[in-house]
Amino acid sequence: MDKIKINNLEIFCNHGVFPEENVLGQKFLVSAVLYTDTRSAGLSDDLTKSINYGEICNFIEKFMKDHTFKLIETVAERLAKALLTETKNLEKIELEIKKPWAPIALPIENVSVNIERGWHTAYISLGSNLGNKEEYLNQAIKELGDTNNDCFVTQTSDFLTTKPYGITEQDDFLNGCLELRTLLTPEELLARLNSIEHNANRERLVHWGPRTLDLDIIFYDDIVYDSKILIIPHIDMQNRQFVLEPLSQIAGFKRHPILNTTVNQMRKGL
Ligand code: PH2
Ligand code: MG
Ligand code: MG
Repeated sequence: MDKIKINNLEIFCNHGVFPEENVLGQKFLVSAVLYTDTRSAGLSDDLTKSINYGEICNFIEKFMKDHTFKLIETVAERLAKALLTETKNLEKIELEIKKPWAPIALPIENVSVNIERGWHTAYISLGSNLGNKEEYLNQAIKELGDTNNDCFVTQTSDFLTTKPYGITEQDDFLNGCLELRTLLTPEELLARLNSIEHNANRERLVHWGPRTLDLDIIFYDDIVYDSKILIIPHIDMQNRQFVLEPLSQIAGFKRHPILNTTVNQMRKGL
């Protein structure tokens, strides 16, 4: 992707672990690489189609002066989030926060923290077969979009009534899928989904048993991720009509990063 780079913007402000740093202040240098598509701005010569680096510099200066943190890690984390949520067309950012006058009583050119943060696209499947199913699914979509500016629902499928898969002696499910833009890591997203399930009075009584709300991560970008608590892509999605049918409405051409087939192909193959 194209990049716009800001090098060593100088800002005098008060971040630091030592109380005297918070009072006296010192010089910080901020560098940023903004990942954005510059093609249409470059072809039209129209600033409104790009990111105005002057506005970004002013935003950074105001943010660094308005807040005081102990760690430059926190400065970087919080500033990256603020820039990603407030700047249209900014997909990803590399941020470097340098302290050239770090009070360590030794000659040093500078210390710095360097992070990379960005928006990710995840696909989530939703299911309910207990209580007011439609209300649980709608409430989940609302809660996912409501939280913290770090998640936005960008597409939703229709809700489909499906026969239970696995344990078949239970009520029919209502299932759907949604597309999410998120700043959360996969495990943070899982925790967010678990807390929304929890809010829906979800009780984990029987594995694969009746539930008010089930939210599963199907894809997260094109990553392949395996840990004790989370497997991405979802381990059984390719065998589940109740996932593939709604997912094909919003992401039919999305390709499974291991099986190398699209959602439409997987659905036809069932
Ligand atoms: N979820 C399961 C097991 N079986 N069957 C349908 N039709 N829909 C589901 O959402 C579903 C299921 C485990 O999460
Ligand atoms: Mg499930
Ligand atoms: Mg689940």
